[in-house]
Amino acid sequence: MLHKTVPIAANPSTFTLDTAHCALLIIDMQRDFLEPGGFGEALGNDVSQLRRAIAPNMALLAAWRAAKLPVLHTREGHRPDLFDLPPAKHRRGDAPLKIGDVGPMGRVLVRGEAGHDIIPELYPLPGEAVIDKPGKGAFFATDIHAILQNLGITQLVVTGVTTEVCVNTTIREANDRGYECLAVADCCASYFPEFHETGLRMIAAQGGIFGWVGTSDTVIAAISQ
Ligand code: C5J
Repeated sequence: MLHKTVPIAANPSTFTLDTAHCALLIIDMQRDFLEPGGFGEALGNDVSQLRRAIAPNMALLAAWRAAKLPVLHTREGHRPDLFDLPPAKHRRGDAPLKIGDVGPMGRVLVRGEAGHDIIPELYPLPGEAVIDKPGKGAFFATDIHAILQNLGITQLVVTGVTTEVCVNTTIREANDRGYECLAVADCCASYFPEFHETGLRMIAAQGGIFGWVGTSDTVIAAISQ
């Protein structure tokens, strides 16, 4: 596409998308979080709460790809030897399946296992960066900052799961590193609807303390012009 700046209606104010310097960042749309039998369900969660974000993400991703703008995907997970798994993270929670245990989709949240991979509906294409992250934020112990700097990216349009955990943490980390972040509300989801709403409100509060919040229809319209 021809590079341009496009105003997008957002909270708390218009987000001016600069198509020469923006990327779509899709957080942790992994089978372990979104599919029955995965880690999310083992923790007692209703995965249908997350699955509502799949169709909006598919539409946004298709428009983003058609506009030939950069896409990055993240996956939360650990080395097969679990050397990058903090014992405190391993102990956390009361799940019948813990990180590294064998579940219906292989070892839970372990790289290379079926459950760790991205859902088929949003599967990365060649040329789209996949960032494997051991933590909640995409900037901790990964090369994403270097990749974004090398691509000249200063703005992130952020989607994925869960709104209040990995999406929120990543937006905070990105904001501290100088990126302008637009969270796409209907493309994010939480197992807890109230945390989804509050997670989005936290981003846009106080004049946009961490970023902006918009919706997929306005982003799609902006990049499809
Ligand atoms: C969680 C995530 N909730 N992707 N991970 O453990 O938000």
